[in-house]
Amino acid sequence: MKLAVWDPDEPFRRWRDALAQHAGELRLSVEVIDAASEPDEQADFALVWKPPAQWLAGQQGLRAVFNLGAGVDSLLPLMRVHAPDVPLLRLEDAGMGRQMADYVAEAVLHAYRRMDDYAALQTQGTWEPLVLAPRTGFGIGFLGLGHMGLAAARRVQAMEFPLLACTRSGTPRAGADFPGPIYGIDRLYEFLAQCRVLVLLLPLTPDTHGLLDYAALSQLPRGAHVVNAARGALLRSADLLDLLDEQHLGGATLDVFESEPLPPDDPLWSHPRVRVTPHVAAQTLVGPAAAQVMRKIAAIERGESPGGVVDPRLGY
Ligand code: NDP
Ligand code: OXD
Repeated sequence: MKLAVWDPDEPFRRWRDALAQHAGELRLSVEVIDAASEPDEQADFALVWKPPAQWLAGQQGLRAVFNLGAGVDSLLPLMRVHAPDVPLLRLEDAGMGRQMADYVAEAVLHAYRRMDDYAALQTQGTWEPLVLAPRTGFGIGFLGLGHMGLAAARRVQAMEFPLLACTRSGTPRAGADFPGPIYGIDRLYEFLAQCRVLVLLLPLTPDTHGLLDYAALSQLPRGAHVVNAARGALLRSADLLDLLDEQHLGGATLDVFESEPLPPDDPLWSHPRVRVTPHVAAQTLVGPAAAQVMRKIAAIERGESPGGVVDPRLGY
């Protein structure tokens, strides 16, 4: 079978070698095509990150497309037009959960230990110990509790903070334990009112675009910290900046932006209470991702349906 890889962020040979290694373990015979340099070659399966529409449109025999990341918000619209009947699968953790847990844990401690306040005091040369909030009342709220949210929540649980979550369905993923209340999205404001740190780990879909606007962010308790490691367009950044300047919000840790790279003149860059990282909270790891994709291809070959198939109606 032929596997085409389109990934502008990794040298093709890394994918080719990792896929061949895992195919061997599964006794599958594969030929791996560099889709960027052989755009007319037809493949059975495609492994892609932000492929051009034209290339996808030219593929006539695809049995499945694997998104080389968790979020399918940029690929799904292309699939709808150019490959509407081909199943789309996303990565399920594949080594990203641990990275996301690191990212969120750092932000939670940064907020809890009032590091932005100390940074402000340092600019004035002021030596002033600040009061620490009781940990038991410092709720960490996860908006989105899928593979990424659960991995991060488990880490924060080990740090002994109280947890709460809000998801579309109001239930945990099958088989997942969560040690706090889980609200359905219809109770978003009630959830937000209890989050001293709000962690966004939900997909960007038509339902979630701009979900965190002024009205929603105002529900957070005074001094709350916002962590966005999901997608920039979930959050209206002008509203976030207004609430920071009004001192309703205490700070933000942002990994994702509506426009990436974040434009040089964006006010988020220079706001003293905003920390910016360049979409690195959890990066695709070639080895674990190749292993997962090959296991799923083997399942498809056996006539089984693997996990991680995107529901085009829900958009994730
Ligand atoms: P999952 O599909 O495993 O989980 C998605 C979660 O979001 C589920 O809990 C789901 O609810 C919830 N959700 C979906 N729609 C809504 C809604 N309308 N309102 C409230 N909750 C909703 O995704 P992952 O955990 O794997 O990834 C989440 C997102 O994180 C990705 O889509 C991607 O955008 C982002 N990401 C960012 C990375 C980075 O480096 N910055 C790296 C990896 C991912 P339910 O359980 O009811 O279905
Ligand atoms: C992803 C990402 O969706 O890295 O995997 O943003």
